[in-house]
Amino acid sequence: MKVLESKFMQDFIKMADDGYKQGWHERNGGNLSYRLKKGEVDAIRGRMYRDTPWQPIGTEVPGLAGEFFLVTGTGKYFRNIIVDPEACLAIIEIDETGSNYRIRWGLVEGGNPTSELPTHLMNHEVKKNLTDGKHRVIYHAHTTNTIALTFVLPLEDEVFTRELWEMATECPVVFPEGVGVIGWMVPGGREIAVATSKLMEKYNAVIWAHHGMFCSGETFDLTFGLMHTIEKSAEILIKVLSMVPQKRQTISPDNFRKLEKGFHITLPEKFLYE
Ligand code: 2HA
Ligand code: ZN
Repeated sequence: MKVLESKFMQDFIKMADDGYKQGWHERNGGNLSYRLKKGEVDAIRGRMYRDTPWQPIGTEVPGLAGEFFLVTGTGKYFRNIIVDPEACLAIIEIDETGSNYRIRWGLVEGGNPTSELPTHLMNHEVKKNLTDGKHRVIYHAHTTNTIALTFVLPLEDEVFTRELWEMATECPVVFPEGVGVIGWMVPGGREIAVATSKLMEKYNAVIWAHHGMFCSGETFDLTFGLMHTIEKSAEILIKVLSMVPQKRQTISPDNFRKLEKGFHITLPEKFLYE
């Protein structure tokens, strides 16, 4: 089967383009990865490179040994993914130790997987484990309004979660577990990957101060939808914070408790302070 005709490839490209159209991917900003199903790998096996060299991931992900991922390339622009996917994307294989990868498809003009490969793979490892293999998508975008909030709100999970929940009644239903926040760190290495994947044990969304957001999900739609919901909520919060007078009424802790009953969700008590 032609790799570009695979459903997972077409869904990946559509999602990348949707993100670009939201304005979240200036220049080479952001990255996306998808863990292939066994049947998807088998269907394209005959069309993959052989004998490409193994290269270090820069961290260890033994829980992903032998897995295949479709990933964006480092330095590639989201704008160009739909135009030339074979130049912008790669399918990589993880070795049996979980320390090395090799390129099996794509990057036809050369290049390497995303600079955030350690964070993507460590997040995948955590989520594969915790969701019994259901989560397959990790997405990083430079979401404008969420980034802006990291300059004015305390960088605490409790504050971001509660403020975002209050801005739209759907929010606690879409992310009842809340969102994590980490302070500014150097992107692209193992250290930020460790910090992010630690928070992914509790949350499906992690905000990087002054940089962007990571989301995890089962499908492209659910992962994009989570990012979109959080970013929209951040946009509303910015509009509210920009107005005088400030909030006159809001969604109260008691209202959230009623949502718990109505929607059969559990909202951690730490986010429901008075
Ligand atoms: O440039 O977004 O975090 C890609 C990135 C790095
Ligand atoms: Zn980034």
